[in-house]
Amino acid sequence: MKRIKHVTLVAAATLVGGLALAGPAPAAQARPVAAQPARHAGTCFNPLHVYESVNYRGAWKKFCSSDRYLSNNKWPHSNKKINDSISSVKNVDGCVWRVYRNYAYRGQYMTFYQHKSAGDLRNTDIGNDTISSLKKYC
Ligand SMILES: [Ca+2]
Ligand SMILES: [Ca+2]
Repeated sequence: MKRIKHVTLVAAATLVGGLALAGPAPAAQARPVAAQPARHAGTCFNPLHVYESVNYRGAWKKFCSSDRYLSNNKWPHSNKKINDSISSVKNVDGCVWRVYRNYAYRGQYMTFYQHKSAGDLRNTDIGNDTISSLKKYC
């Protein structure tokens, strides 16, 4: 790393005809790039909240990205599978989410536009305790 930086400095100095002022520029450029991964670590943009019971009750989980196979997802602090047990859904932010009755985004589906939710899936076409995959569209 140190060697590469040295080479860059020499190249920059050569470009501007060997002026001493060329030195600080590469270091200043490197700073924002290095800070970026830390700033975005652990963030979850536009998630979908799903609940085990109606009216946003019981166990719940936040999905940050699409999931094509809910069979290997479990409710937090529980041994119960999320597959075929979701009873209410909340799209809390600015992306569109689509939930499907079957794995791999197949079968009957229901679309949740930005900030839309359903407190009781028993009253919907997809039905209660049926969701097996969910897809995010941003
Ligand atoms: Ca349920
Ligand atoms: Ca299903």
